[in-house]
Amino acid sequence: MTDTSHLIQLAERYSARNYHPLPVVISEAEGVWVWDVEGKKYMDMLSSYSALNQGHGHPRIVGALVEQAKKLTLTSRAFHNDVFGPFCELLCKTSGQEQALLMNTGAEAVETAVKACRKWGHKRKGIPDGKAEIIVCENNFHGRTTTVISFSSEAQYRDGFGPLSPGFKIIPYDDLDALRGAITPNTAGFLVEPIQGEAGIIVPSEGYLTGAREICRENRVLLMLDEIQTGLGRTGRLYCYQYEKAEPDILIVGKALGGGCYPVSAILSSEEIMSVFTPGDHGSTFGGNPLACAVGIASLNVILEERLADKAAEHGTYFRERLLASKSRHVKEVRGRGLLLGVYVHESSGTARPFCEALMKEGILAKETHGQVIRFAPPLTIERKELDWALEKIEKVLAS
Ligand code: IF1
Repeated sequence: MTDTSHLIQLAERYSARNYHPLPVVISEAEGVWVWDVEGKKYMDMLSSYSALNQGHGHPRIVGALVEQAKKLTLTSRAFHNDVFGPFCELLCKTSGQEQALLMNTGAEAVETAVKACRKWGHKRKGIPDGKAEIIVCENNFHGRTTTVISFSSEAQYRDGFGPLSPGFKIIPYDDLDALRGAITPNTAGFLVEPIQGEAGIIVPSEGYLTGAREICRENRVLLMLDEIQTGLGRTGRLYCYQYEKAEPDILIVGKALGGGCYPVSAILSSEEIMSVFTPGDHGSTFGGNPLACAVGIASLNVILEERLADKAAEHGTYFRERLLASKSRHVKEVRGRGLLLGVYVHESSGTARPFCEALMKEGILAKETHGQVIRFAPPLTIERKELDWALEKIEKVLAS
């Protein structure tokens, strides 16, 4: 038995089967490359769903992690630590927001946004306690916790996990009239992804986010943008909303904030909104711990100093043009922004999964989403010659 099949068997025997991974067992990585246990090399074109924007094992980020690990790893928030303030300051200064609240995973940050929004609705807007409504979009993906799946429109994500949380209204994505029509005096917020990732890389019409910004302002509804996947350079801007005039009331970040080596998430907002939290209202043992803060500072600085957003924009345009130029009969559409790209496979060509399996044989790891879409999201540190190498293989698979 090979190491690969043995390790896969172990995983299947001893872990819950809540995933269906490609049959590759990775044991090492550097930059855009990963190696499996048999020494085969692959290009990572998923980047752990955009958590690895800075690439695998970035020396500055790993360096910060190791140095901090030797000094101080955890204090809990019962005491201050010396990296917390500097990280919050950097997060605020680079996002134009006033205050940060640090958590660990994306779903926790979304939960935190929901709590902030509801409490703001009650304390500041005067919505009766327990009556606050939050508007969300069809086909959203914001995480897996019980409250967050309560407003998923995907039956599988909810099935059997009830009772679910009330207080959410689902409207179509990219539809400003639906947003206007859904607002009531009890609406506290609108939670939306600037590009829907899980839904299949859905880019809304130009002006959608600006329009949503206006509507929210007119109705005193908080605009909450989930930039967990689209943020931190991925789409060609530091934050995807910067393509429009759509500064959110609450900005939600995660994934690449931890530079692919540690879970770090946050919500960023104004002092007016954050001040609904008073000591004891909310918290997390690990949120804002010294390791997370040191990694977060390094992760943000790498994105800024290596101009990864600009690189994503430039490489994304090239990637898209080459995909379109391939004129593959399987490709119905190429969508996305920057280095968050989805290739929509014609229904007549089957699903995207066999294409991902064929890409794997060629040395490229990509993952299908929503049946028909091959998602390409390499680390933003990818170089042109690496992209050319990948495109040759992708063109070959799409030409088959
Ligand atoms: C899985 C998808 C991507 C997210 C947005 C919050 C979260 C996510 C916009 C929660 C997480 C992940 C979770 C991961 C797969 C992945 C995913 F296909 F499921 F939708 F990226 F596209 N908001 N997305 O994309 O963050 O709690 O996971 O840190 O297997 O569930 P988390």
